Amino acid sequence: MDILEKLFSFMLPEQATGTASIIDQIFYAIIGLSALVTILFFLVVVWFVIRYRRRREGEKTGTITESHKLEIVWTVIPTIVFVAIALWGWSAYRTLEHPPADAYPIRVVGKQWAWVFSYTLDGKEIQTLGQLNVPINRPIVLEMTSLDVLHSFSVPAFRVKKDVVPGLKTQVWFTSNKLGSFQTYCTEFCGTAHSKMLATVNVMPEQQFERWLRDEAAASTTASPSVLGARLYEFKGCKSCHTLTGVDDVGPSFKGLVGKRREFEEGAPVEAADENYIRRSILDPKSQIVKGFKPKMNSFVGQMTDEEIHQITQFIKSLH
Ligand code: HEC
Ligand SMILES: [Cu+2]
Repeated sequence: MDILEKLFSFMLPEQATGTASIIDQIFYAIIGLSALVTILFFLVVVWFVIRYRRRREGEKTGTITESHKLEIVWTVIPTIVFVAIALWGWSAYRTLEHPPADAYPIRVVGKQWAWVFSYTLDGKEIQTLGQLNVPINRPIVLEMTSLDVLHSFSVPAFRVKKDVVPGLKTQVWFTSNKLGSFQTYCTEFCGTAHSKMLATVNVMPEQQFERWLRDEAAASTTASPSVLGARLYEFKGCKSCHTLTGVDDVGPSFKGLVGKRREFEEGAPVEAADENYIRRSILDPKSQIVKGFKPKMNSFVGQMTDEEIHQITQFIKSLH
């Protein structure tokens, strides 16, 4: 097995988890077996072509009678081989589907077109965007869901891949055994920027991970609401439709919004946009469609806490 793995290692990405070789060994075994059968098959074809060729003009081929012995052999051997492969795959599947009980949980939310990772420390939530930090040699279980469409979370070097589905929790687990950064991909076509829905897994020493987590937790308590709001602007995906520069995108730019007169496709204008107006725009965006724009924004009810709405409002207020 080791020889096969070394010989064909150019075919698969590097292995950075303990379970990667379980998958690779099955892959190599099936490829190896298929190659062997193909070669044997063609050898037999060539041999038959030579052995049973027509030697003289008008020569007849002999009568062929059935051979029960041969039929039993070519039925029983492949059956044993296929059942063995199935059992091997089944036992690997069981290992890969059942995270160890002490696995460290990290929540993953996929949305068009970013990954947000959440950690809990002393009851506080720490979030990162596009960066999954994990300690080395510790089982990690990712609890994943989607806010919009089907996505799929894949880390080739970890041999990890699972659909991320709105309204459903899916799980993958791994124990990374190599320090460094590894690329993740979304492997389910999910819209225009699907190919940019990337993230990096950073595998770090346990102590460095703990320190990072503590520092992040401390920073989130001391930062001002508007600084936290600036993070939410990215994390909650407002950035994909709203700019901060004054140039309109899918939605109006946030620059100078507070205090501005707002006109709508329907209904009375608002003389000066204030905190309440922003709150209503986030929770019930379809109630007032800003003039010149399409109703492309979905409500954030259930996706943002009151505190978060306050933070993002403070952030928008700070943009003159
Ligand atoms: C899919 C694109 C999209 C996303 C994501 C999005 N918005 Fe919007 N937003 C719009 C569009 C389009 C409008 C204008 C139409 C309307 O009023 O619904 C709008 C309007 C607004 C307005 C009113 C702006 C004005 O000039 O009067 C606010 C405030 C707002 N969004 C806040 C947010 C916040 C905060 C987020 C992130 C938590 C967010 N939006 C995410 C598309 C989006
Ligand atoms: Cu995706």
